[in-house]
Amino acid sequence: MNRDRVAVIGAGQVGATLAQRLVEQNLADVVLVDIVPGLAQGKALDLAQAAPLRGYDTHIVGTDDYARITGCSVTVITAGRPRQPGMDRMELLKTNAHIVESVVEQVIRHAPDTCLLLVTNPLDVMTYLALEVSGKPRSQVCGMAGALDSARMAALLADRLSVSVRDIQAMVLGGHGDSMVPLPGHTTVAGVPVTEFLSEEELAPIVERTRRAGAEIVGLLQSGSAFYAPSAGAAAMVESILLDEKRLIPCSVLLEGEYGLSDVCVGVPVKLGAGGVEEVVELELADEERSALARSADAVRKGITALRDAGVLRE
Ligand code: A3D
Repeated sequence: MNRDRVAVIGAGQVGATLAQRLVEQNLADVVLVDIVPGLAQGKALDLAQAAPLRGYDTHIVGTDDYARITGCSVTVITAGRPRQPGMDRMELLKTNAHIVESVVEQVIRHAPDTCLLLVTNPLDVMTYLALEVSGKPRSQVCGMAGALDSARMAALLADRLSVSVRDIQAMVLGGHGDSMVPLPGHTTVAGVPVTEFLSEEELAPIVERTRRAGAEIVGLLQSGSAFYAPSAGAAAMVESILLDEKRLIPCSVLLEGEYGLSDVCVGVPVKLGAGGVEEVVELELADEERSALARSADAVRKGITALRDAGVLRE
C-alpha cells in the first residue's frame, strides 16, 4: 500500500507519543529519528509489536540515520530539551537552536519536499529559525502551539461548564509563552459565544490557567514537560495536512503584514491542508487583543534578536 510517510525527529516524550498516535490512527507510516543510538529503534520496535493488539497495519521504523526519512511528506521536529520546574521556555533558546538548526539541515538534505512542523521550544523562534535554515516558503513551515493552548482552554471550559469537550471551540493566538492571547470573544459552546455562559470575572481565572497550563504540568511532573496534549495537537495538524482537511487551527507561522505584523512567527489561525499553510486567516480583534498580540510578537522578536546576536541567525 502506498501510505503517507511522516518523519518524527526526537523520540522523547512528545515524539514517541506522537508516533504512537499516528500509527494507532492508521494515518501514516512513521520514521522515528533520535540522536541517542538505539532509542528510536527500541521505541519503534515496541510500537510495532503493539500493532497486533491495537489492530494497526501502519509501519514504524526507528533510526539515527536521516537517509531513512526520504519521501516523508511531513516532518515533525520534537528534538530538543524540555523545560524543568521554574524555567521559562526562552531559557531553552540557545541549546535548542543548535539542535533545530542541525536537524533542519539534515531533514532538507534527505527530504527536500517535506512540510516542516515544529514542536521544539521556544516554539515561535524555532519556527522562524527552521524557515530561515530550510529556505522553504512559509506555507511549508509552521509551529504547533495554538492547537495545544486552545485545547487546554477548551478542556478547562468544558470542566467549568460541565459540557462535552466536543462542543467547545476555543481560540488562543500569540506566541507560545506567558504572553499568549486567549480569545474568549472567539470561543464558543456549540456555536454560542462563551461570554453568554460566563462573565468576564468568571472567565479571567480560566484564561490565566490556560496561560500557565504548561508550567503547572512542569511543576507537577518535576522532570520534563507535558506530552499527551502536545502530541495530540501535532497529530491533529498532521492529519489536517495529510487528509487535506483544511481545518482552521491556530499555528505559528511567518506573518507578512497580517495582524499588522511582519518578519516574525506567531500563532494565528491558518487553514491547514495538502498545501501546508494554505491561508492565514485574519480575525477581527478588539483593540486590547490586537495590542496583546503585538506584545506577544515582541517577546518572540527578542528571541530572534538573541539568535542573531549569537550568530545562529543571519543578520
Ligand atoms: P524529551 O523527552 O527530552 O525528548 C527530546 C528528544 O530529542 C530526546 O530523545 C533527545 O535525545 C532528542 N534529541 C536531542 N537532540 C537531537 C538531535 N540533534 N537529533 C535528534 N534527536 C535529538 O523532550 P519532550 O519530547 O518532552 O519535548 C521535546 C521538545 O518539545 C522540547 O523542546 C519541549 O519544550 C517541546 N515542547 C513543546 C510544546 C509546545 O506546545 C510547543 C509542548 C511540549 C513540549
